[in-house]
Amino acid sequence: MIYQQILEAKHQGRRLLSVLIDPDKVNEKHLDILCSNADAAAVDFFFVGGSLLTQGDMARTIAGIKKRSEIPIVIFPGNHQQVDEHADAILLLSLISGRNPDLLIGQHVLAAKRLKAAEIEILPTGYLLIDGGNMTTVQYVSGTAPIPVDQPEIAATTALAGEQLGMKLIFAEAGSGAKHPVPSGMIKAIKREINIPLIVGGGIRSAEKAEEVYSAGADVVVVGNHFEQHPELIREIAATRLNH
Ligand code: 1GP
Repeated sequence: MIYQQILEAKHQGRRLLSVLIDPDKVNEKHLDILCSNADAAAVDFFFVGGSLLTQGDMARTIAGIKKRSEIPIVIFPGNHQQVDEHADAILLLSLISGRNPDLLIGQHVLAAKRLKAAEIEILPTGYLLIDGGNMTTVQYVSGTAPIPVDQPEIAATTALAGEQLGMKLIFAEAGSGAKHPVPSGMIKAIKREINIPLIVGGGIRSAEKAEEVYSAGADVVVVGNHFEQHPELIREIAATRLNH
């Protein structure tokens, strides 16, 4: 079970890395390169999904990854249509930093029956959108205001409320392609309030940044864009898991 794996890693102080694959941005050739580099670096998970899928196909992308790699696949859905029973698990996201009811319960109702039939592991996740210095797709599509970077207490209290609501994970997200990743001070503030594992992503483009985010307290780091452009650098960021 994926959740058990995350909990154990957290308890043992083992850092985890996830490669985000956006079905809109990859073809078979990209998958070859991404999967072989991810395998060589022993990456922990693939997250698959996107806030806005235009031409991309979840089922084809997931099947393509499975053909090439045994790394577990976790759906990171932009909406209720991105459920696929061939994945290992799904982050059932509630955008708790926002006040858009569709992303707090609407999409979940639409997905519920399909999720039940899919029999994949469900990971209820409190999703916090943090200002990354630019308007990202997730911010625009969700129609929600991100938490300002100078308000770590809002982020921490929101994450705490998510944990109290029974969520199993918190995901602090600066948005794909964010100018700045979630700041260390905010990660530390969230970490002080919660006991459940913390995922951090958005705008991480170097091993130094990954190191900063891990040492601030992220249990799982997610990188998308940077690996799409430089899949050969997966190994370098993956190595930061062993730094401490
Ligand atoms: C986005 O956190 C992920 O949801 C990854 O962001 O593409 O900027 O790495 P990047």
